[in-house]
Amino acid sequence: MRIDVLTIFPGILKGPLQESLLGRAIETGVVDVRVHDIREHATDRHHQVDDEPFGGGPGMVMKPEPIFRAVESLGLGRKRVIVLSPAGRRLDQALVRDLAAEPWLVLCSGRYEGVDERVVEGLPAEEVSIGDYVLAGGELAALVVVEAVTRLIPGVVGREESLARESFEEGLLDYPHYTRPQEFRGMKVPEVLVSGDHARIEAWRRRAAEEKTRRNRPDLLR
Ligand code: JEB
Repeated sequence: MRIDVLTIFPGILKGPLQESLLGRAIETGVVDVRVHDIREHATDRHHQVDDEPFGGGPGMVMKPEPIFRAVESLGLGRKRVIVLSPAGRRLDQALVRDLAAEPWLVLCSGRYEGVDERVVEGLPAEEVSIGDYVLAGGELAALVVVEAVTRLIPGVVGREESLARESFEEGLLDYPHYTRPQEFRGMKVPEVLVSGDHARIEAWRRRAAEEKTRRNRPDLLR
């Protein structure tokens, strides 16, 4: 799978992309993630990437031309282009799975008040939001998409079994996890988890997952 990220701040992405399992997967060629500086595709003397909004109002808007040129520089082939935006379709695990099945994603990260609407209309591109809060730009959102999508690609996450039963796959949050020591500062690991009785353990985890979901995310149960 190939993912191209367009940004005027490539440095925000470079570090995180080199770390952990994802960094290893990129190194070994399991996934191909490339970061591009939109400014390098501006053609005017000052490499201007933003301008004032038509109609007035505060802030600046990302100009369409450098973004179109950046996408066109990637070469031919069917690309699914995504613009990160607080006004986009909210990302969930179903959309993540859908994106993970694509051979080629292009993630466009804006700054300022966002990108000129003709990027969405003309490329064309889909707008995606990673959640209902406001970031200062799309770079961290693009990283979230890259990480959520790439961990579903075979060979990125070490133990594939750990992908199967996890939060959201059954519409429930994950059950609570414990490791050694069996008692930590007076807090004991639930006895059932050290009983060796796998039927009881499974039943306990199910109940605990439902309890956690009711407490933290009652909206998932409705
Ligand atoms: C993504 C972005 C900005 C209004 C106010 C501030 C480009 N879930 C999310 N929250 N915020 C963003 C996002 C996603 N995905 C996001 C791209 C840009 C915020 N801003 C700042 C834009 N409009 C600029």
